[in-house]
Amino acid sequence: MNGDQKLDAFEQEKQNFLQGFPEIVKVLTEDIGHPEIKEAIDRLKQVLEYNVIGGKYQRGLTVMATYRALAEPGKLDDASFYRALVVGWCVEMLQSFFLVIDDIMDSSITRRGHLCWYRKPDIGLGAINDGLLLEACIYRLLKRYCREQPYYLHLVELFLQTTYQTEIGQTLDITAGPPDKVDLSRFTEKRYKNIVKYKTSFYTAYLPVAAAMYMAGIDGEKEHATAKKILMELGEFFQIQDDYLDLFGDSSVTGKVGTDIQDNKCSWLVVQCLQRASPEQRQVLQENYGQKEAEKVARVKALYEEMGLPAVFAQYEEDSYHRIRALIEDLGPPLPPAIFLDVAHKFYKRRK
Ligand code: DMA
Ligand code: MG
Ligand code: MG
Ligand code: MG
Repeated sequence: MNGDQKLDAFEQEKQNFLQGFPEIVKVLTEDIGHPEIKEAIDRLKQVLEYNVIGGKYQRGLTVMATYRALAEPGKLDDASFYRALVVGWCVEMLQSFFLVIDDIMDSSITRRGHLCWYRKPDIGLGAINDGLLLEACIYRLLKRYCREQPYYLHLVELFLQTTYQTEIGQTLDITAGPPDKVDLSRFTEKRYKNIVKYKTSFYTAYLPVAAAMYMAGIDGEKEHATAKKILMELGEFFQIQDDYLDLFGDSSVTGKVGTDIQDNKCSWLVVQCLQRASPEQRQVLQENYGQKEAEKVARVKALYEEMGLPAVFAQYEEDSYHRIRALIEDLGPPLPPAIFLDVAHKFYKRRK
């Protein structure tokens, strides 16, 4: 396959995935004899259409690609493959649930090029319940499409466990840098890696691959531990990029305007800055970090630029990619390297 054909295959997979969405919405919102909840179901439809659509669909597509790579030929019939598509949408719904609530906690303004859901004038904090509805949809879909499958309990437990891990990560994220209490000594590499492991890596990298492994009948602890080892590295790489893009990304491409400096976040950038800062530079950070004034945010950005953090990031990205490639190449059977390379290629050098 040449590069163009590969791109086409990816675009084709994405189109197939997207074409499955209306049916999923229909199933989640069809009247099953409870006319009294119609208003709520109408709202759910809006919540799904506004919040589940518009991202990159990387996680959902990874479920499909991994399932295709792992399933025995006998399990690649239309019905089995449709279940992989549904589980892909379940992962996208978990992500939407986290994002709707994350945007409230982070006081964000835009997401995927539109106003954050809670920022819409007629929505507000009702968005909290909308997030919970998105979460409930995961289990409604799993029950409807996978209840009879041997892997059903594995999937339910995987989604529940991943939700807990991510929520623990979000807790670490908000406690690392409480609003209005700038304590630079808390922004260590060790704390950073911990936050990211929990808040991002499990759900972004391990979950989509692990779900497809269970669906393909691969449920051994050893295989999952091997996959997890590589995927957790990829997840860390993904969040470091997210932190870099929060400040240095093009918001017309990322679809979101960064808030990490204002929010006093334990971001990769602040950790790198502190590792290299002179006492004077540390003082600049102390005076300007974690506050909403645009001049203070600009001062922190200028400091990062003075210290060459964009180049530090470029170097990190290069090194990390090579380390992950080496990990993938060392992989023994039964997991084909292609599934991890596919995830790595989705993440590497992304601009959104
Ligand atoms: C991402 O953290 C983690 C979760 C669980 C949503 P973030 O706040 O950096 O994400 P974003 O930059 O997309 O708001
Ligand atoms: Mg956020
Ligand atoms: Mg956040
Ligand atoms: Mg971010």
